[in-house]
Amino acid sequence: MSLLEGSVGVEDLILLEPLGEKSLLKNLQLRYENKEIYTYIGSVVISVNPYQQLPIYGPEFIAKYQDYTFYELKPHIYAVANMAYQSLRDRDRDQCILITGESGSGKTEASKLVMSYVAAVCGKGEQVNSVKEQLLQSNPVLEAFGNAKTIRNNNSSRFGKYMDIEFDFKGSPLGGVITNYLLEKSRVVKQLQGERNFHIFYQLLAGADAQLLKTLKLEQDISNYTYLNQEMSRVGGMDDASNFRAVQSAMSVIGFSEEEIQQVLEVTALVLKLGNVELTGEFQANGIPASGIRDGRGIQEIGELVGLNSEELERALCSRTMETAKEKVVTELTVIQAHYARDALAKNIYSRLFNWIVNRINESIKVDTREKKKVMGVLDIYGFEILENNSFEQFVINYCNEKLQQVFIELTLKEEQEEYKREGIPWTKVDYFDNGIICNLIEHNQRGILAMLDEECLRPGVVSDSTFLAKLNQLFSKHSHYESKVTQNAQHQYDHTMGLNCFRICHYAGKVTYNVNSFIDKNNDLLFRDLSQAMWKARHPLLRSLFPEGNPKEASLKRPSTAGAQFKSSVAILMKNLYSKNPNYIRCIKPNENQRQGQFSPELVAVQSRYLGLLENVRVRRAGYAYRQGYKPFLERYRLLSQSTWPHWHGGEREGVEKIMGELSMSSEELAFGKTKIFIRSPKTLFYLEEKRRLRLQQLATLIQKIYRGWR
Ligand code: AD9
Ligand code: MG
Repeated sequence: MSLLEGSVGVEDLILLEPLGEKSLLKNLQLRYENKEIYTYIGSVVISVNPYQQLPIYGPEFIAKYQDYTFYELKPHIYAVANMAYQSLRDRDRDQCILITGESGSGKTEASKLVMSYVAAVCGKGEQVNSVKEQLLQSNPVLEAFGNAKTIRNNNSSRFGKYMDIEFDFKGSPLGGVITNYLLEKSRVVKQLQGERNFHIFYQLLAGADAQLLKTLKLEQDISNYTYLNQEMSRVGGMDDASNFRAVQSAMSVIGFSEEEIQQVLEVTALVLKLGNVELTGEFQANGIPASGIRDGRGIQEIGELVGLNSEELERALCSRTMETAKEKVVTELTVIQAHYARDALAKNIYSRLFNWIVNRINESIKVDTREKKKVMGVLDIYGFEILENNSFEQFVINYCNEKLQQVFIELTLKEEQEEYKREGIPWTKVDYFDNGIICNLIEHNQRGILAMLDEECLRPGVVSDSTFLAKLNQLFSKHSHYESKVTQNAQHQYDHTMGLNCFRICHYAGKVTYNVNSFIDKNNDLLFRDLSQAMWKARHPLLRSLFPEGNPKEASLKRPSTAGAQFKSSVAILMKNLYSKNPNYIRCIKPNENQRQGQFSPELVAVQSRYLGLLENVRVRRAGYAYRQGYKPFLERYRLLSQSTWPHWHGGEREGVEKIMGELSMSSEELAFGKTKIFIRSPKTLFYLEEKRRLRLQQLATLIQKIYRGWR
């Protein structure tokens, strides 16, 4: 492999000289333009979305990467998958593969490439194949229910996913566990221009036959459904009808029964039909508008579809019961409130259905053994987000990325440190930005932003987004990573870009301004009890099971935990899981905003490179010794540079390497000899060696030519 700059840039950014943002971008661009989409930073692989099918995947490439060690072939996602799998199988180290990047950068495709690589190389036999099939088929099902067309990506995952694949001691797959994070449920009821609702709705309408549509009480034409964006029924290159059949078949392969599939589709249809329930305003005697159902047919059909008394559903949608210790008070909702309740119900049903599907898949792929398992985790999760308007969702997503950055820095440094220790080389401290202070600002149990939000949600009395913001302003007025209009004014800074209802956090990747509007509401994520009770009364077994709190016997006064608290605890579990494993990183980059092949926008990539912390990554990796290589391959490559080792060397590998470096009068500052590897501090030394080697090869070639001519 050529490590050094040629026509396609360096294959490993650790070797970049000079190192800086500009040279880093230039290198990625040069490679991208030569269809080299993968580049390393040590063992981290950067992947720039090619937006075209490159002939670098498939069985012959899998076979190739399987037979070589990491640096022997061109950078490739398969090399990472191979290294992780081999280390899991042969060295018994649990692995995780962390895939990050912004929307459309290629995370999900990367996770599928990893999964298919591992599936291709691990174990054989009927039983094993059926496990593999189940694991792979979970993708189309989760994508149907959890992905949607957005402006940035026609197949955008609207949830975070972590999947543990479990193996036996021989490295054959046994099964797995999937964890999902934060489905973007607001999409169920509303989509931006140019975007769609979740794929499954379109697939269902396009792919179901007349009989199925009839039993689901649906009509094929999407213009009948207010929850579906009318201008965006089709996505180029996507065949909803055939995808629907693929999803049905994938569900069967995973082990969903016919009945379960039918019930899932009924609940999906229910959501669509709920969107069509139109509520009207009629005035009560006191002038307050009261809601009612405009068209009774829709509600009637919903009742029939899921075995619900339609009058009861209507009542639940249009009124709210408040219970105190002494009495029950029923209030009519205004039209606006009733629509809000309807949408909240639809979002809740759908997101609970999604969770149910994930759990159901887990039931099928669960591993029932007490034997020790080897585990490979694959994380495909939203990258750092800065939108024009950042809300609660961006706040928690960025919090998650802040935590991932922390894991990354700590584990990379730890790995470096461990390697030095293993090799018996002294460790020198590395300076890096520790983002613990930002994580703390958000997650501290008593004094973090999430804790403040929860406190505000639970506090009796008048609470609002602005009382929450006031609290933050008071508590964090002096925090170095927190800003708002109030704290700025106190410091006589006048920033016109900062709104009154905003706060700003200086994340490791940059400053993000969050608007507090609806933070309280989104964190509370409450569904009126009337609605959960109505759902629980449905005769539909699946729907009913989604609303256990609707059971009057179960109804406790204990509040369910808030969205923020739930997210924080699932992030904590994820971190614990990741810290227990050996990490492998895939950093995905989107080269342009147009989903086009061949276009590379340096400005766009620069921003992502900052969010991914690429430069910091190279710096940390280069802090001690930039380059290291096992004695054997090093000797093989450079032994032609020394009289003692060329053409024959009969001594040990390490002695051979020492001999070469001694003869080249390398400074001892520049090198360290570990137990199995030589360490080189600066890339320049390596360039020097490579240049010497090139000249020597030329010399040898001339010599051979001369001898050859002499013979003739
Ligand atoms: V999102 O955060 O879920 O919105 P991802 O997951 O990062 O996003 P995705 O993997 O869905 O992006 O990739 C977007 C599109 O880029 C895919 O649908 C493919 O059309 C294209 N893509 C990504 N990676 C590759 C690849 N290695 N080869 C070819 C690719 N096309
Ligand atoms: Mg994705």
